Amino acid sequence: MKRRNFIFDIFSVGIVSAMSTKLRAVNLNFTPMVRSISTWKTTEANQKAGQMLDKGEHALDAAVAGVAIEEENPKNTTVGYGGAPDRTGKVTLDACVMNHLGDCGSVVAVENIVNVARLAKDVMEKTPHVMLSGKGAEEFAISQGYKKTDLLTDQSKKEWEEWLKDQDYRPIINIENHDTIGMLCIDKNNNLSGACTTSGLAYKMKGRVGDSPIIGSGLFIDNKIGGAVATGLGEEVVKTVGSFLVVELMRQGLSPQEACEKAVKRIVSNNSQENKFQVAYIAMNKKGEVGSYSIEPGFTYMDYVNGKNKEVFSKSEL
Ligand code: SD4
Repeated sequence: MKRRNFIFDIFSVGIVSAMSTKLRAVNLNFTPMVRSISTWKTTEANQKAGQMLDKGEHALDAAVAGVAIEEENPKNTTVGYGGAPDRTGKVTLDACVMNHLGDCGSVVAVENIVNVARLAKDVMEKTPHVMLSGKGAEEFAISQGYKKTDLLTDQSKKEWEEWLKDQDYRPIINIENHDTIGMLCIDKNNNLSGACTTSGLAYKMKGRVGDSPIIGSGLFIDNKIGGAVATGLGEEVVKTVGSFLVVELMRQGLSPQEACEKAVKRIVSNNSQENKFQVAYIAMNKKGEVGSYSIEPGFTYMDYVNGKNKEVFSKSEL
């Protein structure tokens, strides 16, 4: 080796090692970002999850505890206790969870159990399966110590009886501005997880299941890339495997915002304008950047970051 090259090599090794010492020093001071986002004006739920993340709790625990607030809220007529029933008067719930390892759990058409996102997590952690349905899911819940609860409140019974008079079935857009809750969390270990929980569409056919408990449709997480959740007319989300699509678009280099927009446009281009319905996505990538997009205006989501929880008005196609 020539003397000049040798000196150059020694010099560059010195710079590189000084730089990596500096980088290590920077990394030691690096406080990983935590963030929680959730569909609709689910303020308390998102606050709960965000505060848990601030305390260092894992993303999945935060998401499940966050969405439980809406599951227990009788005023939310599209989630958990107080959710609108199917057309036979039965409240049936759907939920799923997915964690940073790619593990997932799901329950569909469950009656008499309030915290179905937690139940989906139990399916993931305590059974050899991914999905349990109906009676089987309910019996599993009881075996795990869940309380049996009649999910039909006096108010939702009254509204259903009113609906029975003319039985006009059409998906309602932006119901009371709080709706199915899908939540995405990133924790201090830079791990992503999510949960999605719903009573589905009001006055659906008995046995109908939407997108919310379907991994890849209602929710998808890839810890290397990001996560997405959907809300709105489940049938349309399922047709394009919506949440998976959003994550795959982020894998191709799109930002969470661009990915949500492209996935919504895919649905819009498959449908005629007369066919009015809402679908919305929220997404978060591995850097904690977020995005959202909906077909109809009026969709909002909650964003907890740097200790602040705010409602964000989503951009929409129409
Ligand atoms: C469903 N996607 O069952 C759910 C309903 C929903 O906002 O999200 N409503 O189709």
